[in-house]
Amino acid sequence: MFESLTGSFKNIVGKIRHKDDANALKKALTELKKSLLQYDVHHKTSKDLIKQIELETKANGIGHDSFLKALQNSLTDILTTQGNQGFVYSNRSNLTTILMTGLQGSGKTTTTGKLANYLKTRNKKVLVAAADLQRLAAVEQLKQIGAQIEVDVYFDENETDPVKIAKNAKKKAESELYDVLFIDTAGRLAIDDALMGELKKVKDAVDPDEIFYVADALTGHDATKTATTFKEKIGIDGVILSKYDGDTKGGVAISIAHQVEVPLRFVGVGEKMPDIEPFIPDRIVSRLMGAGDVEGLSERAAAVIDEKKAKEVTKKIKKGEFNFNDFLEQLDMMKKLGSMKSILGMIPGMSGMANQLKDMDLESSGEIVRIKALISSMTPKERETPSILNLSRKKRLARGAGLSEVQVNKILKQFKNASKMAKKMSGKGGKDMQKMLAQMGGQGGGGMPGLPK
Ligand SMILES: Nc1nc2c(ncn2[C@@H]2O[C@H](COP(=O)(O)OP(=O)(O)OP(=O)(O)O)[C@@H](O)[C@H]2O)c(=O)[nH]1
Ligand SMILES: [Mg+2]
Repeated sequence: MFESLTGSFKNIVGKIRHKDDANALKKALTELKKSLLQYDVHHKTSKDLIKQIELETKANGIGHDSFLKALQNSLTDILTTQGNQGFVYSNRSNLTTILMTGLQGSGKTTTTGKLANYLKTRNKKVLVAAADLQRLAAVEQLKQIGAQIEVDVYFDENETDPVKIAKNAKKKAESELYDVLFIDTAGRLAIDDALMGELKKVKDAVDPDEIFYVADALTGHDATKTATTFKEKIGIDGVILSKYDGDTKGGVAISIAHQVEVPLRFVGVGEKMPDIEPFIPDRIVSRLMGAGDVEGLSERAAAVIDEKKAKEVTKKIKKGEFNFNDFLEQLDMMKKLGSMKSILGMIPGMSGMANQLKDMDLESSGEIVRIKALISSMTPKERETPSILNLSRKKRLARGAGLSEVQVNKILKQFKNASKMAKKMSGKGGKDMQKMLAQMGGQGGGGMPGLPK
């Protein structure tokens, strides 16, 4: 998220000279304005931002540092709108009810699943309700998502009234002590009275704590317009920008809250369930200024990493006992963390690299696919102690996994080496680790953490 914008801010900041004169400031502001518009930041927001930076820089004395400070302050100001940030639980009941709204295809159902998954990994009991009865496949889609993330879905295939579905879902959520209920609703191609009427009825029936509006980032400024209309017609408490990973210029995330006057709460950055990020202004500004988002990263890691397991694995590595079962578990954990690109973007100094990575996917890299095929052909015992594999078993495994014997031998050897290296690494200090990380960085796409090629 924000890799290209970050790059452009860096350029502008680099252009401000230490000469401390009004001319240098003017030039930097013109550059900034140009890029803001180029990245599709709303023109009114750009204007306000530039004005604020100019005033503050002048007030504090023109110069590189004061410009940076003003840029940081003004950005934070523009991104911060009155209202909640991230996900907020109800302050009036044990159940938090969220109504999901948006136009057709904007990403409501996917986002409902992503948010449910986000809260589930934070140990919340979540129910999602299928109140979209417009599209035949809609209920089925939510059921599939629910099964994938192991979250309960409320549906009633004999009911034709979304209001009743929503009401019954809330009853169930209350009596069965769920923490959060999401109500997924039907979308329409355009804002029309029928859609608004239905949403209003659902809203009145369940009295949600918050109403989220899911806007498709690919629609650019239309996202701002439709969000404003929804705000006026039914009232919304948060905007979620979906498809931010797509071919979008990205600026709409900077201006949407400022224009709609409703906070941007989350940003969807991919089709998979972990691909959603809370939009916290301070942290976003930190990233835009090239300082990363360590807080966000550690929060994400804490949610998916099982501390007890992590300790067990460390112990195994130290003893040189890290096996293929552990490896599969680690891969699974990495998957939960989200895409490589989104993780790198949060590490200070790495956003440039994230941009180069494009859509590299750990799961589908050729190397990982081959290793997984091999592991799945092994018996549990073999996964634990690969050294028991003899020649005929290796031949059999190669056939089973669709690999050549050479490939099988190569993977087994790599794994042995990696296990040895990991053991060595864990004994020494952080310097060696840094060296290894640097090597990994140089390996490029197909490389795998810990396994030399
Ligand atoms: N790349 C990407 N695709 C997304 C994202 N969010 C949703 N999608 C895709 O957008 C398409 C539409 O998503 P849905 O969740 O079905 O949209 P919806 O608003 O529920 O659609 P209706 O129920 O028909 O109104 C699906 O193919 C999703 O996979 C995102 O953040 N990134
Ligand atoms: Mg839907």
